[in-house]
Amino acid sequence: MAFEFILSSIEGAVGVITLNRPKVLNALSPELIGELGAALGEFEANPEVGAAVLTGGPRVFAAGADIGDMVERSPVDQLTRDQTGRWAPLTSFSKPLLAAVNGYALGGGCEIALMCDLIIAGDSARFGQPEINLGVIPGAGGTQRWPRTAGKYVAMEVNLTGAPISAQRAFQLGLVNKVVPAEVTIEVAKRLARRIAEKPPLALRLAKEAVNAALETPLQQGLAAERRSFYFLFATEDQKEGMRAFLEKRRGRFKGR
Ligand code: DAK
Repeated sequence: MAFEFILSSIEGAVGVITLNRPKVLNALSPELIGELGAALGEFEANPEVGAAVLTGGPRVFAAGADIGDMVERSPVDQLTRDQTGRWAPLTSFSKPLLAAVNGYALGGGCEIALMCDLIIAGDSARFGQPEINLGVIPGAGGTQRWPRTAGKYVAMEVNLTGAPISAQRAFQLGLVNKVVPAEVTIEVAKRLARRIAEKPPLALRLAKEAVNAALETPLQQGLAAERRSFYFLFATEDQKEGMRAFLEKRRGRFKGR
C-alpha cells in the first residue's frame, strides 16, 4: 500500500513505520493516523512480521495531534470523526510494537509512544503532555497511562505544567527501556525487535496480552488468565518444538502454530 504521511517497510521479520511529516514535526493529522493504522493492519496480517518498530526518524518522534486540524472543531466534530476508531490499531496490534523515540514526543506523540510495548529513547528524547497550554487535556491516554507507569505525582507534573521530561528522567521513572545516543536509537530498536521476532509468535502474543491485562485486572483474575494462556500454549507445536529443542541442545524453529 502506498502512503503519503508515513513510510512503511518490512526488514526481515521486522515491520518498520516512520512518521513522515517533517515540516510540522510529524504532527498527527487524522490522515497520518489512518495510514499508521493501515500499515499496522498489514503487519498484523503478514505472518512474516514478528515485531514492529515505530519511529519518527532521527530528529523528532511527533509533536502531537495537528493543532491546525483541531483548532475550529466542535465537540460534535470530535465525536463523529471516530478518532478513537482511528487510533485503535495501535492498541489492538497483537505483535510486539517498539517505539524508537528521538526528539519531541509530545501530546498525542507521547501517547503513541506510551501505547507501544517497549520504548527505546535517544538522548535527545523529550516526553510530555503540553495539551494544558492549549486549553485542553490529553485525549489518547495521557492522563491514564502516565499515572500507571510513573505514578500520580509525575503524572500530575507533566499534565498540569505541560513541561516535557528528558530521556534520562523517563528512564529513571521506568517509562523507557533504554536511553542510547540519538544516532543509534532506530538501529537499537530494530535490533531488539529482531531478537524478539525470533521468539515463538503465539507465546509472544499471549505474553503481551497478559502483561497488558495486569494493568487492568485484580491480581487473582490476572493470574487465572495467565494460567489459562500458559495451559493453552501446550496445545501449540511451538511449545513442543521449544522444549524439545532445549533438550536436544539446539535452537528452536518456530512456526506460530
Ligand atoms: N500541530 C501542527 N503543527 C505543528 C505542531 C502540531 N502539534 N507542532 C509543531 N508544528 C509545526 C509548527 O507550527 C511549525 O510550522 P511552521 O511555522 O514552520 O509552518 C513547525 O511545526 C516547526 O515547529 P516550531 O517552529 O514550533 O519548532 P520549535 O522547535 O520551535 O518547537 C515544539 C518545537 C514541539 C516545542 C513546538 O512546535 C510545539 O510546542 N508544538 C506543539 C506541541 C503540542 O502542543 N502538542 C500537543 C497537541 S494536542 C485524541 C487523540 C490525540 C489527541 C487528542 C485526542 N483522541 C483519540 C480523542 C492529541 C492531542 C494533542 O496532541
